[in-house]
Amino acid sequence: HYEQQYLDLMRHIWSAGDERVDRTGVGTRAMFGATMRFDLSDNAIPLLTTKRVYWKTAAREMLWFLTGDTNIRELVKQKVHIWTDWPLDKYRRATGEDIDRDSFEQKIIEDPEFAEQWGDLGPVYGKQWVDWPVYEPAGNGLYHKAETGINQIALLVEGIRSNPGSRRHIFTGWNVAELDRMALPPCHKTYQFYVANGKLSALLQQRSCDLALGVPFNVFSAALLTRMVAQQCDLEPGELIWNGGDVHLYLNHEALVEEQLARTPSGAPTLHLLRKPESVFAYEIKDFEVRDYSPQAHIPAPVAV
Ligand code: DHF
Ligand code: TMP
Repeated sequence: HYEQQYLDLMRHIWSAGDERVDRTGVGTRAMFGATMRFDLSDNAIPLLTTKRVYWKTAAREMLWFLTGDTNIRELVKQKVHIWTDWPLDKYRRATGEDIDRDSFEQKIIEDPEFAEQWGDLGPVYGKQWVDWPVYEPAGNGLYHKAETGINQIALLVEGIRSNPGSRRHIFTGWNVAELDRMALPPCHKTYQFYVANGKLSALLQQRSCDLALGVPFNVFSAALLTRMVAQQCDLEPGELIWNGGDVHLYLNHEALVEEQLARTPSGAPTLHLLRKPESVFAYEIKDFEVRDYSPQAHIPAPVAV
């Protein structure tokens, strides 16, 4: 079963990982460098079955990235809460106000100015993917910022269509000059694509991997994006290769790890794209359907901020 790789990695890290102090202060067990491979043919989709993964949340996040938006407002409006904790933490630190998460989200929705001031994550994924800043010479040895930046995703699709054999089908969120303005530097930082025998494969390089919480989302999202790009380029889906750098389990995920490792994967969900939109930017949540997904119960776990 495709999920065995994930469970094996989890078991290995939990039993033999390096204990490390991390930025959040929670502490982790970690290993450096790991790979998982997932077959995407016949609509196969790498969704975990040993716990329910809210794939629509992950899909909404991916669609949000593709719009270039970096403010959590549109996510929160769609009841996607996975990015709220970082702006919330910043707000609490800055104001000293002990506001709860629901009230904070309410203010983000109701007050556009509040959202603009407190809901932005900085120039994260979406911004870099579709509007990477460009600087043009302005004379006198000075440069000014061009009106529009580089749309890496549009170039990617064009590149795959026009020159499938290229070894340069890459996009990245890792804009070194802007890292210090991001709420978090990109975790899923580089995507590379490869075409052979009419099939499109993707390789995701993820520098920092919360194996219990983030990775199930990241793997699904990368597979979803691969399916979208493949459809746009009239290619069949090939494989998704997930490459993790610092792969870790937070020490406060012990109950999740023990519960999940006691379960056995079952079933083979499939992902169906119900329509072919006119571009990679025109997908909507209702275009995605997952079939035959009957996972075991969700396992809640705290997220380290
Ligand atoms: N920080 C950390 N420490 N781990 C992360 O995985 C992470 N991921 C980020 C931002 N910062 C992060 C963005 N992605 C959840 C999933 C993905 C995600 C952030 C959070 C999460 O909390 N998942 C829960 C609940 C999902 C829900 O309620 O919709 C889960 O059980 O999957
Ligand atoms: P870091 O910036 O100190 O590496 O912390 C980021 C944490 O968030 C780390 O635990 C990895 C995790 N993460 C994911 O696993 N996937 C994601 O998509 C994101 C945004 C974060």
